[in-house]
Amino acid sequence: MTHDFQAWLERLRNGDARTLARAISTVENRTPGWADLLKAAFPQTGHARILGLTGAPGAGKSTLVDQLAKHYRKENRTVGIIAVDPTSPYTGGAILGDRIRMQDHFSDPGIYIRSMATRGSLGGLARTTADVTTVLDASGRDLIMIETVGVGQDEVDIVRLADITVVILVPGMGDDVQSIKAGIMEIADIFAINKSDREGADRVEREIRALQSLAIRSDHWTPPIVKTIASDGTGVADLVTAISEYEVYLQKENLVLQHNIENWRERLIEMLRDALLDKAREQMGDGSIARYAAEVAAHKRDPYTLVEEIVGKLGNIT
Ligand SMILES: Nc1nc2c(ncn2[C@@H]2O[C@H](COP(=O)(O)OP(=O)(O)OP(=O)(O)O)[C@@H](O)[C@H]2O)c(=O)[nH]1
Ligand SMILES: [Mg+2]
Repeated sequence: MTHDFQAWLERLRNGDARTLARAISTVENRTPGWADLLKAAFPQTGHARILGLTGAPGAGKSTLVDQLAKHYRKENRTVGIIAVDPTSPYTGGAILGDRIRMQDHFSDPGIYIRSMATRGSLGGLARTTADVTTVLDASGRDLIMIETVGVGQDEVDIVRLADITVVILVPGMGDDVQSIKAGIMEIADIFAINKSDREGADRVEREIRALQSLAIRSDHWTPPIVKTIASDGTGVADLVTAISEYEVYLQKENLVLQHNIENWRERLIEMLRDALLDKAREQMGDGSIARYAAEVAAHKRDPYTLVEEIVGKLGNIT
């Protein structure tokens, strides 16, 4: 299958939603030609601001993303939303929920929502999300919001993509702040305490402040804490303000480029690892790994020499 990628990109740039959907599917499913599409798309990326929103299941991420999207649409900024749902890929309510949300915005081509229910996704969840972000960026979206459940390494990797990360907490989750502090505290540029209509929002705020006092960020930014009630829109304007203040800070301190360099460092290593592994597999042929494994297990071969040999041959087969 071949595509005229330049024609695709032209249509993408013009905001054609069907082309966007097809391009994203191509990348997500690793349909032949996906890499060429990304190569062609890359030069026209770098425009979008990427906002990551992460928090426990049911924290109100989607509701908050919706509110933010509405706000930014009023400012005439185009929005792309990626809802990453690694936990419930086949039957999860989130997918259905996002379909319903999609209908909400159906009449507005300025909002594009995509669910990525991709456990076991072909290119790895974080990488696929990054590639889908690239396509959305190339389509000229001003703002891309990535919604992800804040749990594992995958999510941290996904969040690293974002220029700005909002961590969403909710009252009444007991030791939640404590339990998530390790990974998530470090990545938060802004905290939103959603469901502030519930009891305990002040306590969550105090807990965050206490944790913040223990660790100063290397960029000296102190993440602001914003209370929101996403379901009725309370505090959304404050969140928007906090986001744009951090944006100003990023620009003033010239941190966007630095952040991008760090992100690409990780991504390039990952891409190289994947590509080299593919090449090694290609060179060894089907079933070789199993055969080698059997030989090593039976002590007929030592694995160290074996790997050296395989890697040594890679240079000869460009
Ligand atoms: N009381 C209250 N309910 C809220 C608030 N924000 C969201 N909700 C409700 O909480 C439920 C979950 O909201 P979602 O936006 O789907 O949460 P989510 O974090 O996207 O959930 P997952 O994607 O499944 O992890 C919905 O029933 C919302 O209406 C809030 O501020 N206060
Ligand atoms: Mg959601």
